Amino acid sequence: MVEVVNNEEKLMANKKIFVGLPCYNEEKNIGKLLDSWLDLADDLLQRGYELVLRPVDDKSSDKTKDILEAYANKYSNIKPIYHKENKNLGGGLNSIINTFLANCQRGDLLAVMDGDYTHLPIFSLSMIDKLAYSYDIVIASRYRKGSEIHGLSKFREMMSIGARIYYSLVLGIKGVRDYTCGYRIYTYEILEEGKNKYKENLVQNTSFACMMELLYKLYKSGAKIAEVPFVLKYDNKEGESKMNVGKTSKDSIVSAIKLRLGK
Ligand SMILES: Nc1nc2c(ncn2[C@@H]2O[C@H](COP(=O)(O)OP(=O)(O)O)[C@@H](O)[C@H]2O)c(=O)[nH]1
Ligand SMILES: [Mg+2]
Repeated sequence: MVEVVNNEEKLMANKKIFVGLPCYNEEKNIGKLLDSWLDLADDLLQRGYELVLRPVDDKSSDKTKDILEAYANKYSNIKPIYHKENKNLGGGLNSIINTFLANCQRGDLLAVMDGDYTHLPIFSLSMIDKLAYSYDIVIASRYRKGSEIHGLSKFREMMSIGARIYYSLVLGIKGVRDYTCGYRIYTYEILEEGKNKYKENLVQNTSFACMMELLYKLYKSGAKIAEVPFVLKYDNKEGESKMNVGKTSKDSIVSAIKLRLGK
């Protein structure tokens, strides 16, 4: 009897892992990604975290919204956010952060990753384990021993390497090699700290440069940041990349300098 009670207690999570998934035209990918998070729910519970999935549909023109509605009807822990107009990735990230801060509390975690099924949920386990060493943010990094990249074009790989070199020179964040990968876990406490410092300006970039901006502003808010290796499964992706290469590059170069200069 005592055994059973202990087991139940172990499985009772009093903390949440809130998973924010930015989605724009991800009809071919989002179902597989949600299924794979649902498969991980027990492992997360073993670590003390109840899984809450918050995909954000950014006014997709395909069937993404219908798919999210069907999942939400079936699973009580999937609670999509629907934008009435397209707000780009920065808008999606803002919705995720604001919803997380409003609905969660200290001790809870926010995981954010692409909705294109190239970032696998399983890596969140090693990320959570790493956070336990008093980190505020853990990044799933393409540039650590054991990391692998599958299916990314040589051009995109070179772009990412260029971004890594440029950001390291301009921003030089301790512990960070991968500034652009969207797969990260943040503590509630560091996002609260960042929000207190920057208010509604925590994420101002609407383009893909928003990921780098958030990281730098949280670093300036005192974040201790670590990375773990992960396997980027770009070969899982169905459909085109939504990254506008020209705009992202221009925005990234200019915003990094402005951030560094404190503007
Ligand atoms: N909220 C929002 N998310 C977007 C938009 N465009 C792309 N995304 C999401 O941003 C993430 C990164 O885009 P993705 O196509 O995967 O870029 P890539 O992995 O760099 O090729 C994915 O989860 C997309 O669904 C947008 O306009 N709004
Ligand atoms: Mg992607």
